[in-house]
Amino acid sequence: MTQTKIPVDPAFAATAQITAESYARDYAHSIADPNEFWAEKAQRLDWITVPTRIDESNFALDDFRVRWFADGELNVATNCLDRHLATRGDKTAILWEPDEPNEPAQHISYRELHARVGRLANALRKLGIRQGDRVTIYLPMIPEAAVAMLACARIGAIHSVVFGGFSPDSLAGRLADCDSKLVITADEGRRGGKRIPLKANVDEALKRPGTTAVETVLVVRHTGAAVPMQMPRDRWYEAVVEGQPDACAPTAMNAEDPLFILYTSGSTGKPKGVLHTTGGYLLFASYTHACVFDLREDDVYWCTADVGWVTGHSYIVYGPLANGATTVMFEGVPNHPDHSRFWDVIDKHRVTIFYTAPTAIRALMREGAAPVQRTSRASLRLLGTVGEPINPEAWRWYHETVGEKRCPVVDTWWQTETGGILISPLPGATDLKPGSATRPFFGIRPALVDANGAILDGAAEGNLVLLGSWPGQMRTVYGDHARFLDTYFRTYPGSYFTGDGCRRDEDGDYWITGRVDDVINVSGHRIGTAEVESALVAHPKVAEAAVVGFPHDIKGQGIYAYVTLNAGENPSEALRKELIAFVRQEIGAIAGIDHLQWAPGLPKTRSGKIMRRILRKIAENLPDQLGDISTLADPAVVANLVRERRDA
Ligand code: 6R9
Repeated sequence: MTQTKIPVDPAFAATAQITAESYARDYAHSIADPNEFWAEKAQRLDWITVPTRIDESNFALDDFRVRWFADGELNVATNCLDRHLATRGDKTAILWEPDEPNEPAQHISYRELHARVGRLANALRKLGIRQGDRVTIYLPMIPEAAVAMLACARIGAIHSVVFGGFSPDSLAGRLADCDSKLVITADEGRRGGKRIPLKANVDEALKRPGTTAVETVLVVRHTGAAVPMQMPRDRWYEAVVEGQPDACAPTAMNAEDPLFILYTSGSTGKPKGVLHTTGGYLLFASYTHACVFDLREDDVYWCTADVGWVTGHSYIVYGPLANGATTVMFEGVPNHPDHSRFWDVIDKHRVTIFYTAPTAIRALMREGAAPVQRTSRASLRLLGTVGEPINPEAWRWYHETVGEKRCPVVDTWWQTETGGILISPLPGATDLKPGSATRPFFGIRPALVDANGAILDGAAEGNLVLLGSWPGQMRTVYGDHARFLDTYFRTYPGSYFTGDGCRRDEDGDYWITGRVDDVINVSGHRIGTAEVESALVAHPKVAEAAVVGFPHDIKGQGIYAYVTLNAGENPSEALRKELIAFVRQEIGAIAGIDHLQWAPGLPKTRSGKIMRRILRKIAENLPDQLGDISTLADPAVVANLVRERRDA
């Protein structure tokens, strides 16, 4: 496929914190002397006890540990709040935009946020929450979600944020796994004009076995819906924080004390509780946020993720607030009340940095340029993407139609497990290539290995591993350290296995090809599902595509494609043939699609990831083996695909 390079914009580079020269120099330093590099960067944080021990990690299984800043002490909430009060007390910390555009936005200053966190932290202590206790947060995208996270951090409680779209069963599993003592929820959530019965879901979840550790449920009154309160378990949030002092003495935490657990679904089995700790995580979230987004004091920064997702943890709450930034928190969805909403919010709040997911970009691209072009977007200076490989077609639309070629696009590769961004362009330093996450961040040593674990040099394609630790790395799977070692460190001994496939080109730029279990092996040739999808989406009539492998008598695996057409396009036999020919032409004869199914919708998690596991089973015509579909955003999508497959 053709590769275009978009050189660093000299005007952007002129004022950028990191340039090509400083990146090259500092990256080399970060690899040559990680202890010196990270000891210096650690000074970004306010420590109670400054660490003298830096990186003590070792991936060798006989002496395994991930450990950073082990003799340091700090508190995350004071780093995100107190230390800004003198210089940024009146600056907006959280700019909240509600689901309904005609309702007022909220500008919460650092001073006000500090007070709100202090009151809740005091209330939690009064309710018996102690350092190390687990608190589950099941809230919509409202400021109380950030307040709750920071209040836990202030007193050393470990939070587990569960995405508000998860079902009672999923919530119950997560409550039980970590023995949560307290739940913070709301009467209801709102998204795109719809109501989500959060409190009712908590009531259901607490009827499930294993959730008996929950003593208290705090309920934020958000929509005002009538919800049954079960005394003494259920308490109104407003009532418990009322009368609490704003000041709350922070707990001095060791750098390696847990900060949070975040559950993430593996390809199989029950969700893993990814555990992050205090010092390394906060340093890595804040430092990557400052560098990758070239953060300036007057930026208005907006990440559209949900706080129930790691992107919301690192790049709505912890990174931006540790950096003293203004972070936008959006309750709604991109298509409510219409497809201009993102761009309208950007104009309304003069957003300068915008960070979203490829799936949202593709969905909006499908609606054409008009909803974008009727807005100004003049405030924007930088765009970012995260969550999945972005096909060059969507990248270009984002760059040209949304950013009008003025704004660099940073395609940031990372994982829940990594805590922060590991591979990404730095906007003042890195030449951009649509579809490539480009270069490793400071201190990150990516490598490509073949199936036997041999490290590949130069331009190559293989499995992506990391050769050493970085401060934001997860420390364990909560309650199951053996699973942590098995999942990430046994496949390629001595390195962390990401589960992703990746190509490195002649320039040394990295192209993530998707999860390795999503690679299709056709007649001995490896084809990334993302590659075929990208080719399909490059066709002007295609809105979105998902590709999986399925068993094929002769080739080993065949290619099965699910295709969503643009609004107004109709499926036909002629179009099917045209698309198959188009992909062969884009990639080569090896990319012959064996089966192309029209898909009015694709099965996605609530964070927007296509669930290929389900698509593989449908492709194999094994609809009774779909497995757990509880994390789907819209289960009806699957029923439709199964019916069509059966009737085909
Ligand atoms: C942050 C986040 C992690 C998986 C990861 C990879 C995919 C994320 C990507 C990307 C290509 C990017 N992924 N960012 N693939 N380019 N810029 O998404 O965490 O939900 O744990 O997902 O997402 O496959 O392994 P998480």
